Amino acid sequence: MESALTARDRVGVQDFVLLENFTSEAAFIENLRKRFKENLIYTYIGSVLVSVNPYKELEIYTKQNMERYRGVSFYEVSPHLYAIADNSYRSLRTERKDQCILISGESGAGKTEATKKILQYYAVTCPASQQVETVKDRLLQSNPVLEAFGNAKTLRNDNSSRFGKYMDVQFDYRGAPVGGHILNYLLEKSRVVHQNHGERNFHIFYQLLEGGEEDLLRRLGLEKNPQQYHYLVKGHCARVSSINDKNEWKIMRRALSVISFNDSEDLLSIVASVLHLGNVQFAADEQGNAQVTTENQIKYLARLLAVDGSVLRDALIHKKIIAKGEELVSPLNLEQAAYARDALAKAIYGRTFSWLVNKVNKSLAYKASDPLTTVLGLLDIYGFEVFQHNSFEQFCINYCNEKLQQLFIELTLKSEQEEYESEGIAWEPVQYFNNKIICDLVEEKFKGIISILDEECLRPGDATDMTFLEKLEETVKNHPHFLTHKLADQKTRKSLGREEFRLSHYAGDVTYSVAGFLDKNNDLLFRNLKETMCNSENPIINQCFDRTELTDKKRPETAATQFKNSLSKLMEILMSKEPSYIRCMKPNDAKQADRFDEVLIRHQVKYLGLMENLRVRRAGFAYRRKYEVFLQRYKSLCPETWPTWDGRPYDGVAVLVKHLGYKPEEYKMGRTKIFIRFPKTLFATEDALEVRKQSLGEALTLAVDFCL
Ligand code: AD9
Ligand code: MG
Repeated sequence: MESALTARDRVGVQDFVLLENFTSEAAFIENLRKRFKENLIYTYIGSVLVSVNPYKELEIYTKQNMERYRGVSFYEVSPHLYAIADNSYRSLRTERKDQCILISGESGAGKTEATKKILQYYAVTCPASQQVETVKDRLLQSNPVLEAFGNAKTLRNDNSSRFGKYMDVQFDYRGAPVGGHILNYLLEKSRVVHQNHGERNFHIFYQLLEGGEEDLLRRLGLEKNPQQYHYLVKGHCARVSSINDKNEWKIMRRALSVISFNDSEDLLSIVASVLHLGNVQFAADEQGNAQVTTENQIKYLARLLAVDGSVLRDALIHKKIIAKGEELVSPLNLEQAAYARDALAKAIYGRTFSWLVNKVNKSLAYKASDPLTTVLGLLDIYGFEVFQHNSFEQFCINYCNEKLQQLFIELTLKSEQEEYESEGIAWEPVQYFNNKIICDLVEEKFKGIISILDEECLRPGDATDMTFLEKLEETVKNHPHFLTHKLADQKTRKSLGREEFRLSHYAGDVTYSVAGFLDKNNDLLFRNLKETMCNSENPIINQCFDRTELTDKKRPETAATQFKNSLSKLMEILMSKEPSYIRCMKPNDAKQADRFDEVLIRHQVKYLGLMENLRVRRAGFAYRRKYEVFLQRYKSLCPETWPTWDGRPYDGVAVLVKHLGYKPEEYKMGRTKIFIRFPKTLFATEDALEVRKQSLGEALTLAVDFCL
């Protein structure tokens, strides 16, 4: 069996804490590169797993391999997602403490794949029964459904998550999964009506057109060719070589049936209605007022959304306001009508997505306050992303990544510090970049970017995206992580447009265009369109649009504030659990196998703070183990501890290391663990063990390798 230590020569070290030169970034990257070349994509920093996307199928996710990790201690087997999964699961069972696994990394780094693989691991290795099988199936099958509706091809990732997902898996006292619950975060709705060049709309549209049976498409009034639909042609890339829409359609349909879906026709009617909405066109009459010119689309829409066609037509070209209890209806011009149409498409799709998550949740039978159960949470959010053009969506996504990074910093540092304190060993502070300053810049009350944006959104009168930018400039002009054209020096100014602001995120600079910020944050749907939807007889639409919205006097929270609040709740949830971390990295921007772009990797190592993480983890000590474990592994090296040591493990280890000639500066004895300062001390001990094993034979080798 390959252990964490013995494999060090062939393919670098399996745990960065064992790097001799642990402060050298070059040595760190070289270790990653060497292992990546050998398809060893996983490496530890202590208990944090670093993963590099291989962009090819590796034979390491077999059932057989899952069994190898089951119930086996962290360091007995080579680094793997399964080791993290199994470790969390065991803590959950033995300590009965809720767990969470936080998976982070930029877009395309492998977070979603990792989440799915962990879920599969639990499905295979956890105890089963008839009822549990159903839950396992539904947990697994929720993925193809939510990915079809919530993922899309972007320039960064062909299967990019366009929503954040936090999934709780609930286990009973026997450790069997008995339920689950999903929280979803801010779906990138704008994609429904617009895609940048080289990107697609959500997968479901292409799946339906490509895979939908002729009969179904006829009922939905759809043609197979995506080029027919305005909402599908903006990115000029309906087909993607890595995606088989037809196949995915079949998988998605099967998954829907597992989640006991009997209203799929209603759901698909909504998907189709979005495409029809996109094809609704307007022309101006003599007064410049918009008129619908595509009657055929209205006919289909009326049927699919189960609404009155003429009411819908009217609602698309008029605006209704209630002022002092009176209804005022005014016609829309061409631009306003197109805006109303797109707002309706986004609202329908976004709300249906939330409805879908709800539906999945209902099928997962979560028992909210059952004291006999424990919970393991998996967080898979959209990764940090930078495009040529970045807007409100990137702002929210990157803010979310800042929050997660902040949590990582706080929790890893805190837990290290606590370990040192509880072991009675002096803590040596480590310098690191704390991104709290950027989180504050975005979310602080009154003077944070979201507050200022909300203020502009609520201000009646002449507020525009540009007045928002001006306010920002006034309020946060001196912030070291904020820059605009006006505030920049002459040299940098050229790289900033007049409509842009730049944030220096922990992961790098991103320039955001303010165009659309106010609209997207307001996320308004005209009242008459809302009313029309409330009267829909499509049962899903009917549940998505609640009448109380029409009478509610309170202004709904803005999109950014809702997001901020939901993130803050998420952080509370995560803080209340015992965390494990997976840090995903992307080896190249071309989505290719066997390409290790050192510049790109170095950048990620930097911003993920991996060197700091390593320094904190070492904080003077490369290696630490419980006395029992250490003694069991090395006891054969000392006549007094071999074959058995009858006293306290602490004393046994003291005798053992004295015999091995450890110098006082090389190690420290904590309350429950030995801390070893330099890898070379440990390696020398390992080498001695190798020699000893050879002289003692095979039996000892096996016994020893299980005790690392
Ligand atoms: V985003 O923030 O949602 O845009 P993710 O989720 O980090 O991003 P994802 O898991 O979707 O990235 O991975 C991107 C692609 O990399 C996948 O579609 C796979 O083709 C590929 N990938 C990722 N991880 C693995 C792996 N462990 N083995 C093989 C992988 N391929
Ligand atoms: Mg993803």
